[in-house]
Amino acid sequence: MAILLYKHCKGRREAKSLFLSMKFLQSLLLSLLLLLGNICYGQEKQPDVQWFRDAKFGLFIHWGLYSQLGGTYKGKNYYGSGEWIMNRAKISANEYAEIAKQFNPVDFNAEKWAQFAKDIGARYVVITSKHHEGFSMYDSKISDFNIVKASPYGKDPMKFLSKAIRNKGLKFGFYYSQFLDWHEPNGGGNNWDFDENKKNYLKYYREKSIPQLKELLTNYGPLGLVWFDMPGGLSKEQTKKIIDSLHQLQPQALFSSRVGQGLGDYKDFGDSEIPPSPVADAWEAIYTHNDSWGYIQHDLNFKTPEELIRLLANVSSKGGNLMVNIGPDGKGDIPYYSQQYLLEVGKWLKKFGDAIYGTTYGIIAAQPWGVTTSKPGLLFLHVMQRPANGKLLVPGFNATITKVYQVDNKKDVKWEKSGTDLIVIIPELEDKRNTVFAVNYSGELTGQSDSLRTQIVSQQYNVNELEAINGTLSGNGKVETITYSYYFGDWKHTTCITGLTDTSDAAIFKLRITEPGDFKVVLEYTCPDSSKNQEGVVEFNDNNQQLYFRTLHTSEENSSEPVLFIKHAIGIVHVDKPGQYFLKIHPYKNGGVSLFKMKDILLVPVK
Ligand code: FHN
Repeated sequence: MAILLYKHCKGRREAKSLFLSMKFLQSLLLSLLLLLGNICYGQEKQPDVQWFRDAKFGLFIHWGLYSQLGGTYKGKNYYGSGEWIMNRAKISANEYAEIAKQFNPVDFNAEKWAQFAKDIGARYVVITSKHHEGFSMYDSKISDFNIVKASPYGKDPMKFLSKAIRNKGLKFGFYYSQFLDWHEPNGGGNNWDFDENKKNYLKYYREKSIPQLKELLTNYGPLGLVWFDMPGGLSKEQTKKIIDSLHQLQPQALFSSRVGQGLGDYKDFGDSEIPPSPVADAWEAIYTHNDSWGYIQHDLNFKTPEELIRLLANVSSKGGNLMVNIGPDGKGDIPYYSQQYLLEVGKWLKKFGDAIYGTTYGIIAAQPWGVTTSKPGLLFLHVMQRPANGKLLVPGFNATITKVYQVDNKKDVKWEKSGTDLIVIIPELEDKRNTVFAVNYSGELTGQSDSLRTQIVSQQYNVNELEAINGTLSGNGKVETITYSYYFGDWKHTTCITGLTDTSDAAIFKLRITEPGDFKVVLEYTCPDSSKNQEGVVEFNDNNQQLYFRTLHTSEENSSEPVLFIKHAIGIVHVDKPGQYFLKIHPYKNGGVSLFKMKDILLVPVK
């Protein structure tokens, strides 16, 4: 019955479509009785997603036996995601278990880690309690392959860390890989030691995965969330049952969508993936800091403070949270560049955090100068590229402005209004990575309402980018996100226009060009061998100007290889006067194959 009630209360959307049959009324009555008796979990207390929505910035920590190896096994360096080293080097479960004997993270200091999380401005921390390698980073009674029993360290770091993090006022959560377990004969994934045909996944769930999750939900105080990963081997019904039983232990803990089968309390996109346009439901983007989740001593490709600050603003402008990962080493030290660069994010958040925490997606879409985030009565302008003349155009501002100020120093900034154009006269940027201005307004701000969203194109910037997602498509044209990788597990995602095969298959961009002048037109695309040498046309302003091109071969599409994008300059268009323009791209002839997968069109002012 508990499951029945849970279903009715949780699946509000499903419930709407249910017709009020007698059966439904009966079960509703029963449910109410159960609710009164407080017999089952959470009907009166849906997990509260609001703290998560407001948090905006989280710290992810991948820490396990792989951290001890640091990407090197038997003298060979592995590139890509370090926590997969057991799989990539096909190390047997017995041999891998030996690594635990050297794992002694004596530098681990829960207080330091918690202070670090606080100082970088994270509002929640999620750490791996058991990754695919099968090693439990906490004191588990279910499996002896754990840090207390199998390593010389002999202590439970999670006891200390969970408390220290909460003491700083942050939410604490566990990552748990619920299906993959390369240590266990019945766990998913290890086919180099164990015969896949003899595996009993349900037994694995029953005997390790679920009991361990119960330990984590019982022994470490209130959890903000449980971050599941890589589901497998279970039906939707089975997954639901497990979720219900776990939720009973901590009704407030949020479960990530990687619990599988479309379930979970909030959505996680793919690794290193941001949706191309805003998403209203609670969601999270997850990024590595270098190119690996687990520590790799020879991976120093850390995202710079500028990249991190802009990534955070970009994710917030689409309504999501950013969780950035660090990979501490086998001694328990956080890599130097993660410390330095993430602390820079913390400093930036101290000044401009009002424009991130507690915000929702930007009501005004991305502009050549940057992105926006919103709060009731406030629109935040994240300026990452200053217009050369200092006049920042915010189109579609259809509410009454009270004042405009710079967020960190609260100094008023001059502004003018012309129709629904807001022009903010901005000073030199205090922080070139991102200086935020706030527009205080009354009334309702709805932004641009037209379906063909007009994009501002201006001579004031070094480049104007027309992203694929903003094209209006006709015929077989469609928008698709392609996935590829540089290193193993280092995923990249790019949204592209594809399907432009015949002359009637087109992508149209509606532009508002603010000054006269010339623009170089650059197509950024990937093109496999099968699509090379296709002819296409860019029509500018209703056929007045046409640029012809022939596609150039770049690379084949493969999710485990890099996909290469070329910036193909195809000509120059001239603009006599400011105004509304169309830019249309389509094949020159019928009967070919798709032109390419086009990421964007760049309009580069010719100066
Ligand atoms: O395979 C894992 C990977 O090691 C890492 O933990 C990431 C984090 O999102 N999740 C899986 C891949 O999606």
